[in-house]
Amino acid sequence: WNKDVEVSQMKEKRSLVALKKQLDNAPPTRDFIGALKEANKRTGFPGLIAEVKKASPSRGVLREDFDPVQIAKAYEKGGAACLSVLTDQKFFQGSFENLEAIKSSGVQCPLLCKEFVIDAWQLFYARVKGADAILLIAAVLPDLDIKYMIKICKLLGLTALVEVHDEREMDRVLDIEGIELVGINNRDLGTFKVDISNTKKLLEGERGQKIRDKGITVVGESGLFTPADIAYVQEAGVKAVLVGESIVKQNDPSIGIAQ
Ligand code: IGP
Repeated sequence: WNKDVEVSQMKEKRSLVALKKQLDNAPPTRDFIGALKEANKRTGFPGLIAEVKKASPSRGVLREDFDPVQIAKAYEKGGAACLSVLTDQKFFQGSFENLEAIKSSGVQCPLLCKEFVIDAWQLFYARVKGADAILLIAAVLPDLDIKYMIKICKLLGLTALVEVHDEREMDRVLDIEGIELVGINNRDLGTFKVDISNTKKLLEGERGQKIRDKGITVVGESGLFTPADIAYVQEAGVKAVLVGESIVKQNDPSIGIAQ
């Protein structure tokens, strides 16, 4: 894994000072959690974060005629509350150009930058490129880094979606102040195995109570294909879902959402 090499090369081209300067006249970010909650209230279904993803390491290329802006527009038309845009090139064939293109296309949905963040510089970069929210993966970040990055996100107006996969990661995250949005990934990033009962498992008992007490919005992520899958994670307690493969592959992604 050489994200660190990639990031240090990017940093050489754009200093933090230059990024900060660009942010002086950047428009404010859009309310990511607000959009999810509003959609949940209005529809009675979990707010949808629809993912703009060309390929994945487990499935290869998902659609040959991939056009990020066209897909983003179809998702918005179909009723997505927010969009997730893959920017990682190596594993997902994504790019920051896609994020920028969607941001400037007239699409109004708040945008999540789906990236492997290992360095706080990436938060500034994502913000400059049009992100309203950013993914922080508990499996790759020590607690100290998460705490530090949460603070920077707040300063930048970025919403942090903190992703966990098991009980240990969830418990770590629940001990960190200031986290408002947590994603439960049903896919094991090591083995790619998907099990949607993971969402339920992590929301049970005292742990679930603690999440509710803290007012955290929970997102069910990955491996959701059918209305029954959505109902299952909603029953488990999520107010939002993150869906990629099943809708990106539809001929008309806007209709894919309705189904
Ligand atoms: C979407 P799916 O199975 O609907 O395509 O999954 C999303 O959850 C998945 O792409 C994802 C992801 C990630 C990708 C979840 N966590 C971290 C990259 C990095």
